[in-house]
Amino acid sequence: TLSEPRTCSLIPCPMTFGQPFTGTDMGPELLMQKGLPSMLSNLGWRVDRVPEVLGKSFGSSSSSSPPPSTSNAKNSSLVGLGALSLAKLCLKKSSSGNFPLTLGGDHSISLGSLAGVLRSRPATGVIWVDAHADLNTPWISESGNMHGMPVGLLMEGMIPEGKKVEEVEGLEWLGEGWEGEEGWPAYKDGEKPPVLKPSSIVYVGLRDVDKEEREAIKSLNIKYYSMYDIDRLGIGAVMEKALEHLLKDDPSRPLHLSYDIDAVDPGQAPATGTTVRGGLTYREAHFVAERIANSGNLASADLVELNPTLSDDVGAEETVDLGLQILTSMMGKSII
Ligand code: 5AB
Ligand code: MN
Ligand code: MN
Ligand code: MN
Repeated sequence: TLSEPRTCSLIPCPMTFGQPFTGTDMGPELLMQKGLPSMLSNLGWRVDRVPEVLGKSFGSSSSSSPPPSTSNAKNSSLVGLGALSLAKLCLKKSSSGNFPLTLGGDHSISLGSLAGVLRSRPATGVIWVDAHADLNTPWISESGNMHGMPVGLLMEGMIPEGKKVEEVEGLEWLGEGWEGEEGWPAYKDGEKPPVLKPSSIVYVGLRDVDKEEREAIKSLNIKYYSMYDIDRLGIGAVMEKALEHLLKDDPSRPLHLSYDIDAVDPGQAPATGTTVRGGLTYREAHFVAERIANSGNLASADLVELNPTLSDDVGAEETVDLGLQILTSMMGKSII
């Protein structure tokens, strides 16, 4: 019941291979050092601290650069392996009723967190707070960077005719032919690999969308509230509409919030890899998290793309602090 303390599984996932910069691996440690676990306990959560998903030596094999990819998905074997490890954890933790809270790392990890929660809670609805749509696939991406693909790789209708997601090196575990391994079993008895319906996601904060992504958003009729819509309607109305879209048919539906710090204006959040001007204000950034927390439906979340090496020290500190505040807001901190 609601009066019992709930358990938050805090999952540090310092992935960097989904994009070109180092430094994205420092996010989880900084957030933990600045006291995230005790902040969550103070909010009434029982905190289950999970050891780092990828480990210190992840990807730093004998050679200095990762193995070349066979498709237009850079570092796909490492990104895929990291995502699978996270998917296993999110599957396990969500199956036992916990709230998996993943600390990135670049946004490619959300392929794993989403796949994991979708497998245990297939009805999950997703709120994607980001300047970008992350709806690319190896077949349409211009950059080949996998932090631009976590939604596209899971979205029904995004894989071109004759192609299969499991043909991408590292993503075999997302295909029906997967034989299964400890923690991520084979898909049996009619179970399909995790997939996201276009009607099960809402974007908030978009302002830099690639041509093919834009066409897909239109043709799949994906709900979005861009910065234009936020300016026009105000963030309050936008969040009401976003929640209404996801909850109208099932008011008790679990929600997953994937929060890319680059959704926030670079004036407030300069320490990230793909800044785009004209983003969420400081208050809008908080309100999004507060309103979702208030719905009572939030069941899992990610905070991604902090990179303290990409701004001066003051900017890095401010961005990490903002990340921490957004996290506590989404986990139930209210102003009064
Ligand atoms: B992020 C771009 N669409 O695919 C691409 O930061 C940017 O996780 C992706 O939202 C940005 O490379 C990915 C141009
Ligand atoms: Mn982004
Ligand atoms: Mn993103
Ligand atoms: Mn980014």
